[in-house]
Amino acid sequence: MAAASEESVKLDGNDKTANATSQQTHTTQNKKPICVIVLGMAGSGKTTFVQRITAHLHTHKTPPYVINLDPAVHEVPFPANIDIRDTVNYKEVMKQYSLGPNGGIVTSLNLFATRFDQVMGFLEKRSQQCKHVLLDTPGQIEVFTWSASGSIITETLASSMPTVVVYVMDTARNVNPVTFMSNMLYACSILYKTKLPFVVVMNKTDIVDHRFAVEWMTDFEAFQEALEQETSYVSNLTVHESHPGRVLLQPHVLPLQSRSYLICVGVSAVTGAGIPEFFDAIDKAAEEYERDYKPAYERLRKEREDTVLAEQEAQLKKLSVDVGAGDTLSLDAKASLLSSQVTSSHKSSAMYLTPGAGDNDDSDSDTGCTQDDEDLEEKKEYESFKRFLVREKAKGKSSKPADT
Ligand SMILES: Nc1nc2c(ncn2[C@@H]2O[C@H](COP(=O)(O)OP(=O)(O)O)[C@@H](O)[C@H]2O)c(=O)[nH]1
Ligand SMILES: [Mg+2]
Repeated sequence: MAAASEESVKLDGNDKTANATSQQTHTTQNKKPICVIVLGMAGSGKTTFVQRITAHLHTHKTPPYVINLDPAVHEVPFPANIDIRDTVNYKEVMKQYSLGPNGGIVTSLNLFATRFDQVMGFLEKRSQQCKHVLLDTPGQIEVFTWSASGSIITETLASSMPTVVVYVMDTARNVNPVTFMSNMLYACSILYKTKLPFVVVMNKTDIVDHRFAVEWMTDFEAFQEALEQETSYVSNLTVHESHPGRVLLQPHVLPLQSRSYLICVGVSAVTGAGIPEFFDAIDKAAEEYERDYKPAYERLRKEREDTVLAEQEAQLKKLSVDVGAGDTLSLDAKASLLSSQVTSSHKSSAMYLTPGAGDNDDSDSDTGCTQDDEDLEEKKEYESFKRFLVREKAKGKSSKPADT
């Protein structure tokens, strides 16, 4: 497969693959592409899997739009339309901010998220030509799932197109019921966090058949039996009724046993086994999105748009007062003031971002939307942190030692 650097798109508007594949436009009857966010533990096979499904879609003459979000990957083995490495220099970020590898990845992703409005612009342009948008995420799962930028990217995508989370699991490394349950607990935490249709991909079936895992997910007794045979200390979970771990294993706590929540499919990213079944699962999940999730995301988008508008209005008012022109400023003048402010705020991060040569396209989409989203996210976090402090203060009045 072609190297990513050959055909990758920089965030400067030079969408090279758009020209390359536009001849292969297929009829999607105004249907939006399905966005597939691929998550999973490091080494579970996310990148290999994205490579496999990209190849499959190319063979079926429906090339996907592929985005690599892993800034630390050495080589991207699929033709990426957008590669985070073209935008953010991960090593430079580490150096400049004196960060370790994980901090470097998080910061790179944050910087990239500030430009995600441009990515959305590209996707909009290509939405009639692609049936699928695929996102490969950083090796360390928590970098994406528990970071503000991961949430921003996921929510932005989910509020504009059918979006499905694909959780890749290394089947061969989950034959131990305890490891399996930890992995599934993690999957469930993502399911609850993202509130999106969820497909569990049991990868590496060329090494181990995934049927045991499906059985554990659907038959609680079978899982318990396997757990009882475990000799490790965690098997005590089955003995002590009150142990919190045992409570978590109850089917009414975890949605593992309900097929309506989790769709499972066994695949081998190396041999290609199970890939057609995977696409069936994706279609089902996309229907689920339309039926159960879309209204909530549309509400979210509307709320965001209202908030952004209100904030822009407030900003305009403040600016008018600041320049001493009050209400006499024309709308055009106000708008130009606002855009110059937004541009300068972007410039502060340009040190690590590659703005690209042709800035014409850039200025069109530099509406500051993502910046606002980020501000909103920060505001939400700040509010919730304030509430947390109030709760802690109330709780700690009697018990907290006088340490201030
Ligand atoms: N046997 C086998 N190995 C796989 C499969 N998928 C991935 N791998 C291997 O697992 C390792 C990690 O894969 P990678 O795609 O880099 O994982 P990532 O960190 O989740 O992106 C690589 O050595 C792959 O060759 C599979 O289906 N079968
Ligand atoms: Mg990878």
